[in-house]
Amino acid sequence: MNTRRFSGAVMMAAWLALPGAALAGEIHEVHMYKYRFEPAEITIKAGDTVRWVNKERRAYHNVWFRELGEAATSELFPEETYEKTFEAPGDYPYVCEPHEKRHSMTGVIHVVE
Ligand SMILES: [Cu+2]
Repeated sequence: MNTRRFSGAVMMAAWLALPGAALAGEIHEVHMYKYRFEPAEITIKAGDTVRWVNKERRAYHNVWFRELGEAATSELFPEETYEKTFEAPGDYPYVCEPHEKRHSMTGVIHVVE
């Protein structure tokens, strides 16, 4: 038996068993602080994930991709997080529903190939 070839097959099998891990993109943090998304605008690659983190002392926020026809997230209290992975290139504007109007709490994710 060709040992080198065998180990290659094992490695391939492991890779196939973990497609998500093998293809996982980067994680980018966006803070929710002082009624702002920081940064409010970021550019990421397809397959990357954005993690929103509430850095307030008391206020809660949410994340709503209204234009995608999705429901808003539940309320995110201090230190709570929300993650979303973006597979398709495009521009994804979003808002914090409770603070969109009064605080202009909006953001946009640009996803490139
Ligand atoms: Cu908010």
